[in-house]
Amino acid sequence: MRRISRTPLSKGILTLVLGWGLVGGLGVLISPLEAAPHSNSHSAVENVRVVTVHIENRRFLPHVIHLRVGEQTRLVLKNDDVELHAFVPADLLAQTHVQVSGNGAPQFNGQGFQRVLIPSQGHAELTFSAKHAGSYPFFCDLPGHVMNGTIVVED
Ligand SMILES: [Cu+2]
Repeated sequence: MRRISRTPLSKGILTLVLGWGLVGGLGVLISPLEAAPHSNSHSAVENVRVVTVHIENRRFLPHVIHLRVGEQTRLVLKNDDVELHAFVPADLLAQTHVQVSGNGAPQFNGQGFQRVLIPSQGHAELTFSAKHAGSYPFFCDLPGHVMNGTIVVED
């Protein structure tokens, strides 16, 4: 009687274990895909480091970006929100040649690149090479938007 009464319990545990195994397995399968848009990649063809930043729910993701001095970088900004955002890199791109593509609206002043406005579901791509090591804040300067991040440029 004991053996019979134990069977459903052990089956239950087995199902539970299998269930966790499946969830764990899916997690492993899904996470690289989920992580991909946020991670850095290196294009062997152009030798440009491509860094993708998503804008979601008034946040930059990731909000800390690491670059190296002198490395050709393509910063891809994707606005996944339903509203307009701006990317303002403060001092990072002062006196630096910046090539802009995508469907954003870039603005320049006497110092060079100032900011790019990115429409909802739009993207902007900034290609440049950071000149000096340092920690550079960036933000969105639209009214009421408290959105910022940091670009860390290392030697
Ligand atoms: Cu914004």
